[in-house]
Amino acid sequence: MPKTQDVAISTLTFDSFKDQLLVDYRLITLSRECSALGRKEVMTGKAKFGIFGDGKELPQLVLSRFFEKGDFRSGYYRDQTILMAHKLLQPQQLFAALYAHPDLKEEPMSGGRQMGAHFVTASLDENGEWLYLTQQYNHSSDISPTAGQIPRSIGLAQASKVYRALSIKNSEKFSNNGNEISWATIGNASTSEGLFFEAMNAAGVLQIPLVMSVWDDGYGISVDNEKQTTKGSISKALAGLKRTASEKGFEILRVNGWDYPALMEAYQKAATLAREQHIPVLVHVDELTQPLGHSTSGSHQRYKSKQRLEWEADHDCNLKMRSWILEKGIATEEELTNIETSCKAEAREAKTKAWKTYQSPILVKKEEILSLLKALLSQTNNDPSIQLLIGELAAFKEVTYRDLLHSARKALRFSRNHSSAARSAVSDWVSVLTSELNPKMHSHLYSESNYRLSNIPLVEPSYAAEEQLVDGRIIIRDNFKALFEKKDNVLLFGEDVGKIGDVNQGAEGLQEQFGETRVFDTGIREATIIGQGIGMALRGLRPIAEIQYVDYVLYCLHTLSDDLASYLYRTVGQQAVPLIIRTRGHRLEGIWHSGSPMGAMIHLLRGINLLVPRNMTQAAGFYNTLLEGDEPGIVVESLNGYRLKENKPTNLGEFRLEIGKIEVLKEGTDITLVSYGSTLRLVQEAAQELLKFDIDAEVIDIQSLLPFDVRKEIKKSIAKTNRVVIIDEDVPGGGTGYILQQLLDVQEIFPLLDSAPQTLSAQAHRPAYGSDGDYFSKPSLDDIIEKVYGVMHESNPTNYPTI
Ligand SMILES: Cc1ncc(C[n+]2csc(CCOP(=O)(O)OP(=O)(O)O)c2C)c(N)n1
Repeated sequence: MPKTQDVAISTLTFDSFKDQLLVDYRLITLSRECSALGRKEVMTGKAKFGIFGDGKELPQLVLSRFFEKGDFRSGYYRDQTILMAHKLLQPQQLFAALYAHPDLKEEPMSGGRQMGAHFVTASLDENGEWLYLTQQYNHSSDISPTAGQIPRSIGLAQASKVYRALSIKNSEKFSNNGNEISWATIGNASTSEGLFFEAMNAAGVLQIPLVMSVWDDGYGISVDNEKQTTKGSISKALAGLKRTASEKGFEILRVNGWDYPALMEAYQKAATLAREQHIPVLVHVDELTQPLGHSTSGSHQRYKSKQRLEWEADHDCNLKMRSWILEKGIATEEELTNIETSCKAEAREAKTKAWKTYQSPILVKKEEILSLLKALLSQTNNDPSIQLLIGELAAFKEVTYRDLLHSARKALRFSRNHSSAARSAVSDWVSVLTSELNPKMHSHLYSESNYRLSNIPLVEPSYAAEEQLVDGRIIIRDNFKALFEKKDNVLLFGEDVGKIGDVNQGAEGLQEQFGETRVFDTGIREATIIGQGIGMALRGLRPIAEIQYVDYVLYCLHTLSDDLASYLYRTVGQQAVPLIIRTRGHRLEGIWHSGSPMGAMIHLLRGINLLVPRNMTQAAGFYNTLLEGDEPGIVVESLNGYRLKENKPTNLGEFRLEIGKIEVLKEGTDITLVSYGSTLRLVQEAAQELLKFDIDAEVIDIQSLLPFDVRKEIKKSIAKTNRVVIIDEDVPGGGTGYILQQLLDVQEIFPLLDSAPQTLSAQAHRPAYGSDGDYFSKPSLDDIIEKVYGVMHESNPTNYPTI
């Protein structure tokens, strides 16, 4: 692949220029053929959904010329030509993804987990060790939600800035003096998303090497630019971001996507500015088309006018490139036709091979199960329902594992009254195949590498002989300090984190000591804060991103859920994002400062560790463990804990606490009280008060909602007390609903219970302001005592008469 400086057309001989152009023409033609054939595969029912890069081939080809090793792309489902240009996507693999081939060797992007056209490159080897990212072209993992890729593009670019500013040890795998560009791509219509505007503003402020390409085909499915964008043009709408002689900002370039020389010029300029000077660039690639329509879910003839369709036919970038080559006398009609014929054949062959490779192991299994079912049939006096099933299955020419397993499991249901070796063989076959396929479908929600959290060696906190009582925030602060001294790639950032050291002073003095590159303020834009974290974590840094209050997690929930939480899973562990998110929450004041949306987070953030330490020592111990691992985690510090006194450990930055371990804070025999976070202090107080009423409660701090009590220790407590109340300050059925589900389904506590399990949570409405608002909205000490007493009363009204 030529380097930026090699591309200047004037420096090439005509022959090498021609050769290169014909290679390029071949690539865009092959890419188009793949799209067209892929669409047919969906239309004929062999694949379920198709979305392709047709109409965007030429600008992607040009972009790929300026994309250097070490660079990253954060793009979307149109970008196949960029990957094909770098030989990271073979036509056969494109088809394998369409069919959802579950083998990573055949479908290297996600082993069939992602729809086709969602790309990634491996950053890690099978053991979770970093590859040399500076020696490869890197693609962060695409997601379907429009603009969802943009927040992370900011972090990918910011990493270059960090690497250029600091000399971080062992960073040669990640950066060469911060010369790497973050290449973001987005469709014109998706720029309407808030995520895009938020991130663009951040990039302008940060001055980072981001090249944002907008592929503008005038539409977002059926809705045209006039309804999407002010002035119908993203480069016009964003003109205020443009840098001037005296003010920093973006370089904004607008170029027609069918104009090869203009594209070369634009991307050369963009790459130079971004790479050398870290100036962000918007490349508005206009006048693109969609030759095959938006996707296989509809046809664009329905919503585009005849004139528009004619215009698109005339401005198809591949055809324009073709005409340009002929016009300039670079190649003959015959040469181009030959290329086109050979691309057609290559795409067809790739498709056929991909289909065969996808089907053959399933067809082998089909023959296996058919013969087992036939054996079963003879043992069941030719049961007609099994006979029918065999007939139906045998008739299938194209099969999925689902078809096979469904038939086999159905046959087991039909033959439930028979017991024979033949039936056992079917049953065994189902078990073996299911256990073979399960990992392909379910692995890597969390890390499975050597750096998974459950593998991190634990270290107990140690204490001075004499108690060192300090405010909780001092423990957090000094623990961060110790971490920053120990690890030069740790960064901490968020709103008010830099200059004032966070709103609760947990980062006090850190910026002064470690500088503004490592500890810094951000604008108020939570999604981009998370994107900064994701992108920097993808490039070997260890970011700790702060969301000021847990209430504002809602402002980045999409990025956390769609991007971060699914990252490891959708890449089958080929890229990891060990981002730590620090936030604080639960009880403070009023509707937007005392939230505890744990249920929402638990359900949307599977894939992220969700930790709810009761105090700052626990929080510090979790940070220390997370930083040794390769999994993402959110630590919700207890807002009311910063000023409470704790005994300061002497091994700050070193002690590492187990994640997913509960702690019994008070032993008891009558009833188990399960809680976490700020509410826990009230539960502890209630347990003391309940002793006066002859109720000896066991108090359990869960500490970690995801993962939940991995050793199933709550069950042991309930086996002793036979009663349980779960208490938190989320909405009814939120966090408590999840905990109860875990206890019933995973820990199977039902047979151990003498009383119905109970939950106590906050009201369904947002908490009202003031002390009375809190008292009525959140579970109070009185509520907890009475709830627990009520359970005891119900079980023994004599000993525990009505209060
Ligand atoms: C958050 C979100 N909203 C809606 C959609 C459904 N959707 C998928 S693609 C699309 C249009 C995108 O248009 P554009 O950004 O111009 O990109 P193009 O597909 O035209 O390249 C829409 C609305 C989505 N995937 N994600």
